Amino acid sequence: MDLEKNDMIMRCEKLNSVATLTRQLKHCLREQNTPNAEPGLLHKNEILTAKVGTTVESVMQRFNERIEKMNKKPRKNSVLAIDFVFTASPKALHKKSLKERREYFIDCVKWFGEKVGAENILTAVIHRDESGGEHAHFHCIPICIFWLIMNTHSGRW
Ligand SMILES: [Mn+2]
Repeated sequence: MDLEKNDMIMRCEKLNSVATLTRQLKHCLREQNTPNAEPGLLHKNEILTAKVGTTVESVMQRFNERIEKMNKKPRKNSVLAIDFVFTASPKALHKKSLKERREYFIDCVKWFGEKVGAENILTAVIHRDESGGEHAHFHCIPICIFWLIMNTHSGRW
C-alpha cells in the first residue's frame, strides 16, 4: 500500500515486568474487557501471527522459551518486551480498501521482523474494533541486536 511517509505512525511502550506484558497481551488478544472497543466489531480483528499463538498462554509460553534459550536471566527491571503500535493517519487510512490496509500492516510486520528478528516477535494483531481507529500491535522481545540497530540509526528508523 502506498502511503506518504508523514502519514505513517509508530509508537512503542516498554514493558518491564511479566505482569505488564501479560496485561498488554490480554488487551491485545481481547482476553479482558476493553472499554473503548465495540464488541460487535470484535470479529474484524485479525491475528497476523496465528502460527505463533493466539492466546495469552501460548504467547507467554513462546516468551518463556525464548528467554530460556538466551542462557542468561534478564536483569531485574530490564525491559522484557516492547509493545509497538503501527498505524497511519485516519485521513490516509480512510482512502484505502480493507485489502490495502491489511497489506500495509503485513508490510509493517515484515519490515519489523527484519529489524528485530522474526524469532523475537510475540504477536502481530490488527485491532479494528477500537474507537481510536485501526492499528496493529506488535509485541517483541528486545534482544541486543535490536538495540544495536536502534543505536546505529541514532534512535531513528
Ligand atoms: Mn489496541
